[in-house]
Amino acid sequence: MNALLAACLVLPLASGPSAAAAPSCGGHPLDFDGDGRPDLAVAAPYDNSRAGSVTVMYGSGKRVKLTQEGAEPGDSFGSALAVGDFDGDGCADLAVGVSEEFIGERVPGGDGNGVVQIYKGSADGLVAGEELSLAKPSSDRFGAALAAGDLDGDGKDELVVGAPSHRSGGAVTVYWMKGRKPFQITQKTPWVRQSANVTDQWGAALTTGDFDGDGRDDLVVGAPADSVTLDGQGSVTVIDVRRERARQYTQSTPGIKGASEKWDNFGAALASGDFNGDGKDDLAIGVPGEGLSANQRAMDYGDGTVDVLYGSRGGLTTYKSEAWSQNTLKGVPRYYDRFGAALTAGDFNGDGNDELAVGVPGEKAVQVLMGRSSGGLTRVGNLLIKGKGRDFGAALAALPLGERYQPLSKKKPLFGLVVAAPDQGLVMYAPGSRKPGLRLGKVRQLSKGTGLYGYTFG
Ligand SMILES: [Ca+2]
Ligand SMILES: [Ca+2]
Ligand SMILES: [Ca+2]
Ligand SMILES: [Ca+2]
Repeated sequence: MNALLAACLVLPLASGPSAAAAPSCGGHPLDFDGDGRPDLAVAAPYDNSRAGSVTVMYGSGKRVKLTQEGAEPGDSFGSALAVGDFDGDGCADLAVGVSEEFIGERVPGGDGNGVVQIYKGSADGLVAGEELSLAKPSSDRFGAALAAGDLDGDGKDELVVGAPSHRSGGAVTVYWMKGRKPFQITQKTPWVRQSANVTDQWGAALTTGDFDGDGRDDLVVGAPADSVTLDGQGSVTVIDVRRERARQYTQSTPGIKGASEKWDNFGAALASGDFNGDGKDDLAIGVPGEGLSANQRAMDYGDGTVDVLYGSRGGLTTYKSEAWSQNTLKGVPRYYDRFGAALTAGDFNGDGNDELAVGVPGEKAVQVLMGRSSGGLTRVGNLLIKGKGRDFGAALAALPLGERYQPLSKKKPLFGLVVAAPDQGLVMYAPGSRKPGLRLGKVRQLSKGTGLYGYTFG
């Protein structure tokens, strides 16, 4: 990949009719147009009477607004985004969820059937490709969550589409596994075998990670309203899709810190990153409904906690798992903070260990914890970054912006933090810094839009 990347930086970009035949991109996971610079997709699902739009901010400075062909008010184009190289041509591709799309007549007040629109990366940027939908659509909200990852280890990414309102309590559909047609996994799948309620929201949050370092990603399915034993406590299922193995985690799982309570929403947000730099991904699980202080209210509130599980040769383990909250970090937990409502991981100081960023939208803040090669995340030097906008911290992304990619063997890319306040349509960026410890540069505005602009990133 390094040689390819270097070649991509020095060769003139292919253009004209011959472009389709030439391998046009260098294989960077965040580069749609192969110019060697990272690109960012910003969703605004409520734009234009909730028809929705996605703005692609290319590293070249070009901005393109994507909308659905045949867009209708209420469809929520941009309900979720995922970036991966689905066709293996070296150009990053984009999947856009349209969770409230009705395939037939719109049912007023009803949940959408949902579709997913694929855009293929190319030297000319993203180009609309196929549309995905369920064979038997119902009020599934198919496309309310998306994740990309190489689940079979063939070097191409698979796409996983969450349908959290599927009648079985939620479902995920896996696309493009080597030698397999698209297939669905639910809590009732024989090798998953979980109790299922229609309100579980299984598949409302998704991520992937290589927790055992074997080159294949596992799939992580959050079910934030899962009532395993208590209403809305939430659960997370880690799935080895190829081997058909599933393991469910809750805050009652031995080794996981914290206690399961009603409406904790364990699994409402997920992020994987290598917080201790051992080559195995680790998993952060948002529990934004967790109550720590007085005045707790049901469902939509909570001080919030983030549970972190570390990868190992045997996969994800609860050994040395952690629970982070503002009880031990900077700030004061309050019942409306929702610490952990959004998560992202990225190496913000360039030392090879990922940092964890935690959105605290009720406090208009984002908290950043440093990763270390010995011991993983630490509270030492944790940052509490406050921002503008009523819900600053409601969505996060990590992006190596402002610095050209360099061959990874020479110097690892330095990431910065993208933070949204979608209620005001503000997208902000704090650059990383290679100085010792954990410092982020000044938060500045990257772009502005309407219709929950910054609801999610890809
Ligand atoms: Ca591609
Ligand atoms: Ca694959
Ligand atoms: Ca690790
Ligand atoms: Ca780091």
